[in-house]
Amino acid sequence: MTDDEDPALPADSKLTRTKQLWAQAGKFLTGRVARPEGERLPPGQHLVRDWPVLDLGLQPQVRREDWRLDVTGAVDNPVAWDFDGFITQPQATEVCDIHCVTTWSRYDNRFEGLPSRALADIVHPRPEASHVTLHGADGYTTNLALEDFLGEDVLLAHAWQGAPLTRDHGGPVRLVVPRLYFWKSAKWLNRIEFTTADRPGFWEVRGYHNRGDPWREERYSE
Ligand SMILES: Nc1nc2c(c(=O)[nH]1)N[C@H]1C(S)=C(S)[C@@H](COP(=O)(O)O)O[C@H]1N2
Ligand SMILES: [Mo]
Repeated sequence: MTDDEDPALPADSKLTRTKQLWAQAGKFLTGRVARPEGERLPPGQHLVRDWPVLDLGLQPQVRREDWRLDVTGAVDNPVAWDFDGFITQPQATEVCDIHCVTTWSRYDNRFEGLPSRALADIVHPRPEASHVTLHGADGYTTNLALEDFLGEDVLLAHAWQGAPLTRDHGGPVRLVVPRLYFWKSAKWLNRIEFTTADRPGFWEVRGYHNRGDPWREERYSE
């Protein structure tokens, strides 16, 4: 018997093996970090009370009656919804903080919309789907790893603080990905493309970080 084998600890019990498998799989991890209230603001950010508008300078006017969403690519059931088709899908409300890479953060935004997970239940991403590209009506694109897109708090949002999302903030429908810098939250969303490889989007090919986690200050690609 060697020093690290203690007969009182049955290292090969069923429970031990099961718990080792849990550790390998990261079971019970929420993906969240508990933070005291004083650490609600990510590093390098400052709090704003208004809601700044940021985009490429052209804000397409898309009326609800003209809006379409195509969900395409590596999925078993592609969908093409008009606004009525979209709004009759499962709905969720959530309150989240948003963090722009230009250093403003805004607390307690109440968004309503279709959770990305509910969308995935409908379109069935294929096993080889690894990323999504979000397309906006202004030609903007941004990429997300599938696991970030399928975060429990990701919404295809059509309302903010109880009112329809306005044109300047990406209405009729935008993505909201609260855990990443806000450039990942595509406005004027009109296509979600499931891809089998990572395709960096508008800002990601212009020096911005591919993932953009504000808690790690993943602002730039260098
Ligand atoms: N379609 C589209 N979505 C976009 C952008 C854009 O230019 N076009 N800008 C991104 C950036 S850089 C930010 S910070 C947020 C700003 O959203 P807001 O104007 O509602 O604050 O939208 C993101 N989504
Ligand atoms: Mo931004």
